[in-house]
Amino acid sequence: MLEVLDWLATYGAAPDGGVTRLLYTEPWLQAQQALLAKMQELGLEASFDAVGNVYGKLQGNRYTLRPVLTGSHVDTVKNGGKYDGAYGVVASMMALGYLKAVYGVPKRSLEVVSFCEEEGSRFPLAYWGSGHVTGVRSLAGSIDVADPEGITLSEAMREAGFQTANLGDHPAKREDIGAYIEIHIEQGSVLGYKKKQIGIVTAIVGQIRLTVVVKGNSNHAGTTPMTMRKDALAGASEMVVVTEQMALEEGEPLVATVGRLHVKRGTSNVVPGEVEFTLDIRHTDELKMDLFCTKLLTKLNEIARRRELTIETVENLHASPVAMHEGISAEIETACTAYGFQSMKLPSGAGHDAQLFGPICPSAMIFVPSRGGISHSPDEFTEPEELVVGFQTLVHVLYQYGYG
Ligand code: HGY
Ligand code: MN
Ligand code: MN
Ligand code: MN
Repeated sequence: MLEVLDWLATYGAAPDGGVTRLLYTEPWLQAQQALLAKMQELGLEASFDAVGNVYGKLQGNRYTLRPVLTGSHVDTVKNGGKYDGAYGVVASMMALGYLKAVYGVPKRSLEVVSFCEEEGSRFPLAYWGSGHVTGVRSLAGSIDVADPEGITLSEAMREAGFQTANLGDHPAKREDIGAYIEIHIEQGSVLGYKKKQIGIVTAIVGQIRLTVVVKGNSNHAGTTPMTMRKDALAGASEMVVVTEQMALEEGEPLVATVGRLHVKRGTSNVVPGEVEFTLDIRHTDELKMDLFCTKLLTKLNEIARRRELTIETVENLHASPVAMHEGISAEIETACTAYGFQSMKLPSGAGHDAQLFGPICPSAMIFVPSRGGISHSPDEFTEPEELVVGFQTLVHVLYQYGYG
């Protein structure tokens, strides 16, 4: 399993050790095609769906039982690590290959999925893969969304070989999934701090993602007096600082982040006329998350009014906090006890594809430690023996559902 993880990391590899696989780009396509071939080598029935998710199926012999789906996402953030998403895809794929080789045909089908995109790193449409499978994402209204280079989603899909016409709005939606189990790196430092090998996720925080566009007047930097400016960047900067201040006042577990800010047509001798930035707001409590978001947007509008700027906000994602399934979580705990692995229960501050499955089928997550809690960085790292402990736990749980 470990060498397969290194193999997958070669797709989109950068010299500094980072990995970049953005939706529908060449490294992304090569990785998905290579994973499909690897799944076939393992004896799984492998295929793409209409939006680029890759499935590998270990067919069961009792058709009345709903399949259990396991997997994660193949895409990365820009210059990310080699474990986020990829570990879940590889561990799940190798687990099904192992179960097939040792135990043969399961009673219920077991499927691995490599979701085409979860991060929202290229287009502001996080969970594009699992969102389509669960019906949260639709082609309608998304197909003309553009990436920072101005390439639309439909152009990118066609470029990668996926058709976009006559597909309907939900060409990849599934209604048949019996349960979803995802193994993932923790991307935090709790397991390391508590010296635990396995995290059993209790819940995934809610998440709101917005794009904010601030407009003023671009003007000459030399001839426009300070008192006569409508400076979109100065206004956006005040909004960024206020976002941090309000989040600090709100207190944990709320977090609010401006991860990307872009000065449109930015030039050193021009007063900025247009700025676009992103907002990422998370909380374990949906009502508090929504209330904070409303309060923050009210404040940002006040700043815009005072500065005679305009502000537009687009909500790209509104994912509710989701509790994980206690029954499957109990199976994970039983597996850890059987092997003598140290485990603990904890919430996830990171979003995951399991967040979209939680409302429609029993879903659970297994975490393995992240060294120093670092993720979304080339320094993301998990010890090989910890990766194997997670793999053994996943195999044990999938065995129960497939053969038990
Ligand atoms: O942003 C997240 O929480 C996840 O890594 N996509
Ligand atoms: Mn992830
Ligand atoms: Mn991530
Ligand atoms: Mn809400």
